[in-house]
Amino acid sequence: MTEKNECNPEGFADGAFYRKVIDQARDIILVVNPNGDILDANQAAVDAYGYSAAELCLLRIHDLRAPETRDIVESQMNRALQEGILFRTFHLRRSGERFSVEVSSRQVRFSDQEAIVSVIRDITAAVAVETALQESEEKFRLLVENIHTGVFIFDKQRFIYVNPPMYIITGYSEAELLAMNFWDIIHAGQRDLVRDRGLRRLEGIDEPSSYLMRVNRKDGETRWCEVTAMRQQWAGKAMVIGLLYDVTDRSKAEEMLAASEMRYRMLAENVGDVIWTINFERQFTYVSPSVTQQLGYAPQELLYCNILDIVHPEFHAVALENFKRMAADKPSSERGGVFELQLVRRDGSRLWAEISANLLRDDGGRLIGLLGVSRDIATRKQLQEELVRLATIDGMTGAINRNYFMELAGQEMERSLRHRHQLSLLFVDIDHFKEINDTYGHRAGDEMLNWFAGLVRETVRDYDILGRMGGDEFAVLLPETATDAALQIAERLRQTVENSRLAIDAGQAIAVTVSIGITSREDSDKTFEELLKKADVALYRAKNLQRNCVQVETLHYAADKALKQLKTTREA
Ligand code: GH3
Ligand code: MG
Repeated sequence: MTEKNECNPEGFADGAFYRKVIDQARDIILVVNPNGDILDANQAAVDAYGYSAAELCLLRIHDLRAPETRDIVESQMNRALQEGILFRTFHLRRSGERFSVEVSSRQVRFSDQEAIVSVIRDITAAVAVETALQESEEKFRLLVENIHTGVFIFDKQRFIYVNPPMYIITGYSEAELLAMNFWDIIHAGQRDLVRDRGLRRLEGIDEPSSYLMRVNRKDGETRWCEVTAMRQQWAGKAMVIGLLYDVTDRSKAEEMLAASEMRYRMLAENVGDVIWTINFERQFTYVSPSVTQQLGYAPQELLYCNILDIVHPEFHAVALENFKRMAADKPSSERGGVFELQLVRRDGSRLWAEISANLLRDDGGRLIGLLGVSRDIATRKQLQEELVRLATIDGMTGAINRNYFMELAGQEMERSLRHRHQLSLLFVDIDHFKEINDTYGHRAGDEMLNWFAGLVRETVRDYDILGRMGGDEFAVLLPETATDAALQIAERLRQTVENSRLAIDAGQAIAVTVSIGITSREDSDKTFEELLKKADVALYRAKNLQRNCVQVETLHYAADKALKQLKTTREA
């Protein structure tokens, strides 16, 4: 008990300890008798009201209450005495300033006196926050319910909130909407896409945040709407908050207005090529109807899809690199270019396409994306492949032609040099082929060339390379084959030809023979041409000997010949 506390009656708060506790409490503590006379007040009360403790003890509780609250003091005191009471009211400081308080009062007894102890908390700050919150909630509600844009919140199951414009745009009542989810109001063509994106967004995966989509109204009408959506965590649950803006009338007006755009559109929609525009996130903002014929998609299915979704994964890198270059704000000469890639049709099949694109600007000249054309080049690709085939294969015999043989042989030669593998070459020429032509006709000669090539293929191994070097002369390159083995193969071939007959239309069976020159790569041979020369020498020798035989040309023989030549030169 402090000396200051002059009005403290005998017996109240026995001991300095309790006094100390009471004085150190943050809350105001007042003790009043059933009359309302203040019997005791703690330090917090002195601080809050601006009176000394002695002054407070000369006041009644009524004096501390805001005037308009004084007439209920008696009934509150009665309730405090009976069961205790918790209420909010306004108190007054000495200065006359009001402040909000929360009061908890209950009866206490000490000696034989009955009194009320009130614990009073200044709640000015809390009340201010609550009021502000209420006001801002009210403002927000007014805003959301009076704008023309639809506002909605949905979770995995259904709409959690829809504002009145949502009823107007969709034609459904609030109750009907709250039993649906967002994708239930989307046009069937886009519904799966929107559902997938909505669910992915709820899982926290980044999805495009605005789309243009068609909304099915309850009355069956379709409206074009712009949707903006974002993921929010609310009360520990993932939700999507979105805005829906009906742009049907706006787009109509714009279309009517832009007659030139209409013309372009007509153009775009009537050519076989697919014309499209993409934004800088590479999402389609327009796709011409010919896409249905080219890829099997309806144009609206692709709206706001990433263009890479229809590019075969093997070509993603090519596409990205080219789009990046094309989107660079540089003169068209540096940007331009056309490139080829494979697209994937709706049914999963691939399609070769040529893509050309240019920068797309809005009316204000601002860059907004790319305008491009994709052309189906399947026919061209086939033609190219056919050309390659024609350029490498001899049509009559199916053997590769001289040029291509030389190319492949050059590669084999390099490989053989690098790995020190053996390499042999056969030169095969039909004997007296001219006579076949002369006797049976050129057609029979052609047939024979084809038949003969078939015999060679059957005799050599799969990885040996057969080339038609011209006329009735063929070459067979035998990788990893030494002279002895080559000799065996050549001899087998010679015998096969000798023992086979070509049956021609007239019921005749024609027999032919072949001469074969063989050579193998030796240490001094550095290019394929050197091999070619030696094989030619061997063949020439076979023809000169008796035909229908195999001859081998080796360095040893070549050296001999060189000596002979030297001798001849000297003698001359
Ligand atoms: P040799 O034993 O010396 O080789 O006598 P050859 O009659 O076979 O003479 P050579 O190889 O020099 O002549 C090849 C002939 O093949 C010349 C040409 O009339 C004929 N020829 C070349 N290309 C074709 C062709 O595509 N079809 C037909 N039917 N004949 C061809
Ligand atoms: Mg010949």
